[in-house]
Amino acid sequence: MDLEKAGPSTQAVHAGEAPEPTTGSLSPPLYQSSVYAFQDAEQGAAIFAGSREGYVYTRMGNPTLKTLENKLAILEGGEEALVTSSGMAAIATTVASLARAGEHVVSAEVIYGATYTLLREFWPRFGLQSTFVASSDTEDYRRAMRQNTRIVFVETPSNPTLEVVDIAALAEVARKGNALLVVDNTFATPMNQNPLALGADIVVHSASKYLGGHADVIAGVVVGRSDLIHKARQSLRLIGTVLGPFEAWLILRGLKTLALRVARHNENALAVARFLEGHPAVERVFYPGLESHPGHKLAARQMRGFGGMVSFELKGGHDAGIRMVDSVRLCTLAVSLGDVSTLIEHPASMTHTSVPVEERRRGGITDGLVRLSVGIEDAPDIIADLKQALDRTT
Ligand code: LCS
Repeated sequence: MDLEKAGPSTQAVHAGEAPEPTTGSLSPPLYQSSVYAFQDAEQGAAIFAGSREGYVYTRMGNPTLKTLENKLAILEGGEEALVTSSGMAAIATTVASLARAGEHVVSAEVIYGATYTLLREFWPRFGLQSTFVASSDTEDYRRAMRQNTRIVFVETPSNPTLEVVDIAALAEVARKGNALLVVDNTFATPMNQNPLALGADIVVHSASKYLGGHADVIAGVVVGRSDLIHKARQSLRLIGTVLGPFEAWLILRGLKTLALRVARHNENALAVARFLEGHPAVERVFYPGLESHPGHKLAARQMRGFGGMVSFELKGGHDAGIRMVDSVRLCTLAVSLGDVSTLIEHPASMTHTSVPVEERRRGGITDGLVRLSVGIEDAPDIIADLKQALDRTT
């Protein structure tokens, strides 16, 4: 069967995998090996020269990593994928392979705190500057473009305020400016959104989140055209941001249930968002599935589902936020996201502390903002827990 044309649930189970031919093992073999023996010097030299297929050393390639890369490329509809040691490694490796000193990045301002710091403080040390766009308006991105802009970077929906950016329109802005559009698709997952099909050049993920799905692994992935992934792979081999084989195996295992998990995350998050919208202690709910979300129509157009992430602002500000995250019983107070269990956190004092307070507030990351990664438990149980915690904030 042509898995590239199969439905996403079928792809999540079968893509990139087949029973191992020598033993019939249904589960993909875990090649927990750093190095591979050559049959003789001639074969070794040929593999090194690239004239013969084969493995040399896991930083340069590993069969378990290859299986995962094949699967993720199909899931995102890209020609090739490269797995990395974390989501940050995926982003850093991508930027390092596509841009150089003297060039420029245009990035959304509201993104994961570490990504923001990477672009704002780390890359400028090597001569790569970024301009940040504080809105989801494509025109503002166009205005931020310079002659030397090589990368346009966005998360959509964004961490933590779930802003939605028009991927197709932004791809056009990037193309006209001779730049590449990189979309962090961590929040949406390939089940809810495929940026490459909308015109993006590269998709990155923190695979530590929904792709793995069980809060037991740190990993990342870069997906796109073969020429771009080839460049990223060359950078990875030098920087050394390689994923461990066992971590790759855990992601392979997690991916099999991705479609099921994401369907439940979507369903539960919508129920939770609707509940929060009706609660008197809540000032505002950020969820692209709500009609009240400014990006709702766009999200309905470019996404198949609205995802499992919900943020909300409490009327009681900072103190209410802290009281809320301290009062939950079923939900867990923890950062990260995309796990089967519901996680709650306070961005202003946790995931987004590295963003200066002015930028943070401008981007809607107020002191009373609480972020939820809605899990796959029964929605009424999650809602009951949130209700008892909210009642304590007033
Ligand atoms: N991209 C997004 C959208 C993320 O949310 C994160 C991590 C990363 C990239 C980096 O991935 P990592 O290196 O951790 O695999 N986000 C986190 C968060 O919101 N809480 O803890 C980690």
